[in-house]
Amino acid sequence: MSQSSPAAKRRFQLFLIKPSHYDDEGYVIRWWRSIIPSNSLAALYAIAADCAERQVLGPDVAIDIEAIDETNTRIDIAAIIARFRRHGDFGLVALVGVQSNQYPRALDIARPLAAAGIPVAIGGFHVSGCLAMLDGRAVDLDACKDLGLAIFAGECEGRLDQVLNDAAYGRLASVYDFMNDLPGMEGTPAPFLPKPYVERTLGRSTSFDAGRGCPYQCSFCTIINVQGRKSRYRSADDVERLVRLNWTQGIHKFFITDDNFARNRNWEAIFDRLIRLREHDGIPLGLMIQVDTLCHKIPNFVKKAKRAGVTRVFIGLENINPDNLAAANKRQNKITEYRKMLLAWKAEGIMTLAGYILGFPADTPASIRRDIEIIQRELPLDMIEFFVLTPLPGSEDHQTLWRKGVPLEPDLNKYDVEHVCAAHPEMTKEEWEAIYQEAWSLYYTPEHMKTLLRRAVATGFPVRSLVAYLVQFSMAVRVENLHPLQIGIFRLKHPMERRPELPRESSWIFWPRFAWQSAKKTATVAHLLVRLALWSRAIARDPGARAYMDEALTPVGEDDDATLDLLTKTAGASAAVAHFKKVAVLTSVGRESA
Ligand code: B12
Ligand code: SF4
Repeated sequence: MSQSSPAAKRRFQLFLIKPSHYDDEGYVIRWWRSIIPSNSLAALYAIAADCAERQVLGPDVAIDIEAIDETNTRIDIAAIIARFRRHGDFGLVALVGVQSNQYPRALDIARPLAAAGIPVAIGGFHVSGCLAMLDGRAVDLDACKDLGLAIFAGECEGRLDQVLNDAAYGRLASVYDFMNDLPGMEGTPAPFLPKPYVERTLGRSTSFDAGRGCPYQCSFCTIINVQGRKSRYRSADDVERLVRLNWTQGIHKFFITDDNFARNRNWEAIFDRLIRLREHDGIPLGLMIQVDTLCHKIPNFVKKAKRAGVTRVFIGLENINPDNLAAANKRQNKITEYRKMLLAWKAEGIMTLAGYILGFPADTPASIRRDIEIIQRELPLDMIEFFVLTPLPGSEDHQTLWRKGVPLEPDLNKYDVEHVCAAHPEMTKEEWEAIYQEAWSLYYTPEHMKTLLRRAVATGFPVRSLVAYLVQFSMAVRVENLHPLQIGIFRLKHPMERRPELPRESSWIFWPRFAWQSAKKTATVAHLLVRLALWSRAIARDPGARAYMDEALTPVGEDDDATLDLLTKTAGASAAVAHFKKVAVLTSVGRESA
């Protein structure tokens, strides 16, 4: 895609590549259609397009930008090299938004390019997290230096001009480190991808980050060490501009990727503007946001979210055991507030999805089974996503273990929060892996899926939308052996895309097996779809469906702390309730004496 004057004398080739990673059999995870465009890729694309428009390489140089998301597009290394050759190797390959689990794949993509003398730079959470928390060489950063790749740590708003110029003049530095200088976001180019790229996904939605930074200090989190704890945000004008731009392409659904939009200090102005775009200008916005468990306490937050077009909300619930939450320094999560918060979203007919981490110190297979059962019965939660507690490079947990020299999983490809990468005090690696797999089938039983459908009908959430989520979340691990956040429509594979350390399989074995597996997966998914459709129809036809009530949907009551297993059975629950009551008494005494 050309971004500036076609009459320019030289054309700088800028390839933005978002690498995928390898599955357990060593094949690149790639789909016919991925679910949603990558926000990191869209962010880099918009910043690069702005550089092209401003002619940062001079008036005689055009910048041709090509964006490749490997989760939906096969990377043709030979074609990239040929294109560079046609342009006298004038350009840059940028490996974009590379996470730790994508780092080995990113290096495999870089290797032949670097060997062909093409300038390559790498950025994203792995290199930024490592430079923020470690010694500048761990974990495996030396590999970049050996290959001659430029490492970019930090955010590139306002800095890409420099990198492009350095590449154009053949003077790329080995490290660009902006970790101590996080840029403001107001007025900077907002994430955007042209329609042809969006069409390689389901094509109906895209994403943007309205802000970065989170004030909390969870010890497993990499985000605070990369993006900081201070809230930085886009202005309402920035958000309106990007919404309108996407609307010209027919896109009106957005995933706002802020890890905690409730702590974006500009949330209200942004919601107000989105409300105006929706209610006054008729843009049919549909939004998904990520929030914390105390968001319902912010005056107007939930109500304005509804009016702005929020239909789904992701909540970092993480665990229902207060001892575990304390161990991870996630003290802001109060189990006494979980039901209030979830019911507040339910009252607005908004779907709730919760992240739930398995493998905190007090977890055992038995306690996890019990906790899932409590969640199903007592929390009005729709979808749950399980993650394996992982010391991600860039987190405080990883830094502590690394400093102590504790042995950790050496293969970075496994740091995808689905694999066990460290030891646990109570579970063996095998037990931990097994309970992670089991957790999905424990939550998404046919019985519980029917309950979720009943709750949706009773609370006015569109059942069709819930059915799509139930298919994605209940089938991903069972059918694809992948987390629901990694899946797409129709898995594609190629024998050439296997990890170089593993043997190349014969086409005679590979393709028949691929065809058989694809047919089997399609049949399994179709079978579930039919069952869900039949259940939904039966529930919708039930005259009592709208009046359905169960323990989870029951409004929060005075005696919850005596009757709910959530507040009596988990370790630390009674202490948490006692603490909550003490604070309530003290604050009411304070109010009375004031
Ligand atoms: C949105 C998101 C998703 C979305 C992605 C879809 C979408 N629309 O983007 C979904 C929900 C699908 C998802 C899935 C996963 N995610 Co995610 N995700 C995020 C999240 C919340 C935001 C990413 C983002 O857009 N950031 C904003 C961009 C602009 O920041 P950035 O990528 O760092 O890029 C900036 C700089 O790094 C730099 N830069 C980046 N690349 C380059 C390259 C060059 C050359 C240069 C010069 C500069 C540069 O410039 C950019 C602009 O300033 C992050 C957390 C976070 N706050 O970033 C987690 C995060 C990236 N995800 C993470 C993980 C683990 C995953 C999964 C593996 C989980 C799973 N098992 O399913 C999958 C992998 C899917 C995939 N194929 O990528 C981890 C990665 C941890 C790590 N340290 O490696 C993070 C950090 C969250 C966490 N738990 O800590 N994710
Ligand atoms: S609330 Fe989320 S983003 Fe904030 S520190 Fe905790 S895990 Fe990180």
